Amino acid sequence: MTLHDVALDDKFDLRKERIFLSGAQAVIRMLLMQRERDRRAGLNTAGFVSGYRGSPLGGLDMQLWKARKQLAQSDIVFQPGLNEELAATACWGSQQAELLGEGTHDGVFSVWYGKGPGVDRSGDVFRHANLAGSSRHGGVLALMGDDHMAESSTNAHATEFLFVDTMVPILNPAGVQEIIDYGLYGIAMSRFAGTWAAIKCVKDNIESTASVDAALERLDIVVPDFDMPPGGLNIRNEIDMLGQEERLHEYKRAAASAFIHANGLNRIVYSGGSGPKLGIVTVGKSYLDVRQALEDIGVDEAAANRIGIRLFKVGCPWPLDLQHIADFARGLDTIVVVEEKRSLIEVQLREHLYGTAMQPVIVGKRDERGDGLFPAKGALDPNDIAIALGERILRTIGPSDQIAARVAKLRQFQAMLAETTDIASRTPFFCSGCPHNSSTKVPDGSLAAAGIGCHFMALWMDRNTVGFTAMGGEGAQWVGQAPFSKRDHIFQNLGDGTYNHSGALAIRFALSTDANITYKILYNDAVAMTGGQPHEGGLTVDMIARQVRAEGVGRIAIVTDEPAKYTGKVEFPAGATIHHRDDLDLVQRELRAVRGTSVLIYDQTCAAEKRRRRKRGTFPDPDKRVFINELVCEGCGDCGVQSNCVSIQPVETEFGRKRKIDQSSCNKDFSCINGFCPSFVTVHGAKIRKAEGMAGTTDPLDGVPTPAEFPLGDQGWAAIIDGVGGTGVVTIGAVLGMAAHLEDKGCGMIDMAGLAQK
Ligand SMILES: Cc1ncc(C[n+]2csc(CCOP(=O)(O)OP(=O)(O)O)c2C)c(N)n1
Ligand code: SF4
Ligand code: SF4
Repeated sequence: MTLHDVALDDKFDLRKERIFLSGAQAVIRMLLMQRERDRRAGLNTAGFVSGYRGSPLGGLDMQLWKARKQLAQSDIVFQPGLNEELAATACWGSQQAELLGEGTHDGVFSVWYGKGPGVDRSGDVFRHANLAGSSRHGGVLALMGDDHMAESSTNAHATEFLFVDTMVPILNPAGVQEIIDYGLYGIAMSRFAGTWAAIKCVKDNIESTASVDAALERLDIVVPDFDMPPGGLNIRNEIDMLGQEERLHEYKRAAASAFIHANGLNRIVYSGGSGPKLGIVTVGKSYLDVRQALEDIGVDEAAANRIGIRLFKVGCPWPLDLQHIADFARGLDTIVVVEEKRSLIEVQLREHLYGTAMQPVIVGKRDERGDGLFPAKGALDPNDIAIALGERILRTIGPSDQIAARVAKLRQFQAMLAETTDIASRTPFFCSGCPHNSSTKVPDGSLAAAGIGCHFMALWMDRNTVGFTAMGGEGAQWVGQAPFSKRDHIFQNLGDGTYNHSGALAIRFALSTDANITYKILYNDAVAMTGGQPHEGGLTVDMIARQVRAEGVGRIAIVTDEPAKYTGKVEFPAGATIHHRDDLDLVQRELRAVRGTSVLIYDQTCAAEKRRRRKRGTFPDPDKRVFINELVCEGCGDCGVQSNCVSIQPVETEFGRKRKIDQSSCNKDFSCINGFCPSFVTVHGAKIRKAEGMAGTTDPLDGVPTPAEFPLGDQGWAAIIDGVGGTGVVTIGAVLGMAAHLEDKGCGMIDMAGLAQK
């Protein structure tokens, strides 16, 4: 078999057309393509990217940093935001450069990115910026990172309605290919209609990897005929609020619809043949689920056309183009809308079709009797979709033994699934040696509140930690709670990334309200939960101490695993004290007795980050290791309880269950040796014995049976690879995917990151 010619740099090599890349890399490829397409069209454009990290867009900034060379060569600037709304304002600014006649380029295309909660908090900027508009040769995309199942979030979110509210057209890609396609369409639409364009990013597209067609000339983008108002729709130098509002309502929305229509972004996939009866409308990830569901009940394109099923794939769920809807709905008795979360398409269908000659029955969240059909909560399951569609077909189109049999089988599967119980469940937990294992402890009698960041996981542990806030609100809940509580004081955990993002303002609020609270600013020198990004502006412990002093915090204490590193080297505000982490309890007891707002900065580097830095040789690696002498250990388990460390593991011996330290996962935090147990042995200068290498001696595949070849017919092949972060799960997926790509086969993988990895 001849293998596809593949190189590691293919992703961003514009001469390569079929490439294998992740959703986040597709965003970068799309930007490079945009710039080159502009150049070929005679435009000297540049690009600007800003946003804030968070799953499912947690890894985008890392990818942008990795591609900095290619981006710079294409005049694309990446500037991570301090937070989402400041990033959005910067993107708005990118549309203004040439307004004053001082632009260095013909226009700047721009990408904002943020997790759903970041979308929520940026609403004010989106509204302003969308009213103001985008520039003629610029354009802005907003990547909305939605987590429908709260797999890595403090709430389940889908943020389409925020964009509907601010009147930003939405594009919903069904996979990696469409991230590239809709990105290019979105920028063109933004230029044409003068609005921003939102792109829905969920784990199923942005966290997946696929083999795609990324040829530069792949899309022939059509600019529709449209009656523009005087002065056009692009950004202007003006202060005319009502004029902006008028343009948005009277022209921009219609211009976006005209663009969507001209480019066929909503399309009829199955025509329904000569006598269509039942229409199915779906969008984004749900489109793939519907295709799967139809396959599961044995309805392919030929069958759909024979029995009268019309399938409509929506690329732009808002604003839904009227003309497309009319074409789709013509002749149908019933329309089933399959979309996750709240009804966006369903309500527009009703709004547009009600009162016209075409009034099919429309069902979606509920059926015609008012019974639940596709719930707004959680995510939709392809099996449930298959059952609902199968039953609907049997009811509206007529009997079919095959469909009835498949529906019955699927029902049986679902019933079996409902009865299964998990054989094990795993609550997310701190990494080995995590500073939060020590930092989140509070003295007896005290309570702490959680917030956003890895320390949130303390809520699941026995840590007297209750309640949490949205990012940056840490401690503000206490302002509303304290006047009505018998409790006098709380500790509030606040990650350093969150402090930088917006949490510093919450401290100002606490001070201004004279709240009796101790902020524990957990300085782990990284935005850890999202992958260990550095702090914008290079935040340090002494910077934080000086900032909070300038805000008016009187009592400041620094608690660290290495107090010596500060001696004589760093200047702290007067009166700030430095302590070893062994004294954390004492320090906290003192601070809780201080009236008003006090600050404890807990300084210890994130263990995962330490491990990465040690691999790169940029962090000291102590030449000692800790072991547990099994013969001395009595198996009481106290070391695990005290250190909270997952590297302390049970080991079964002939004298019963003892404990051992898993040397491969130990991150050398050494908090486990603090107890009074004599079993602990510290060994200096020891190296872990490496497993005997097999290379060269024997063939490692010797004795491994040749795998049976599985026929890759129309059905394809799928696998679930499960495990937690760091165990090679993502690598196995990447190897399998690359193997398929090498053989020129279509493939797709979905990786899960963020809290899901912990
Ligand atoms: C408004 C908002 N933006 C982004 C996120 C995603 N997010 C979750 S945890 C986290 C990192 C917080 O970092 P830090 O405060 O340093 O805590 P650490 O994870 O390092 O303990 C981010 C960005 C979010 N939850 N809310
Ligand atoms: S990533 Fe860092 S801060 Fe987060 S749990 Fe792991 S060690 Fe702790
Ligand atoms: S090492 Fe010590 S603290 Fe840990 S289980 Fe054994 S006896 Fe208990």
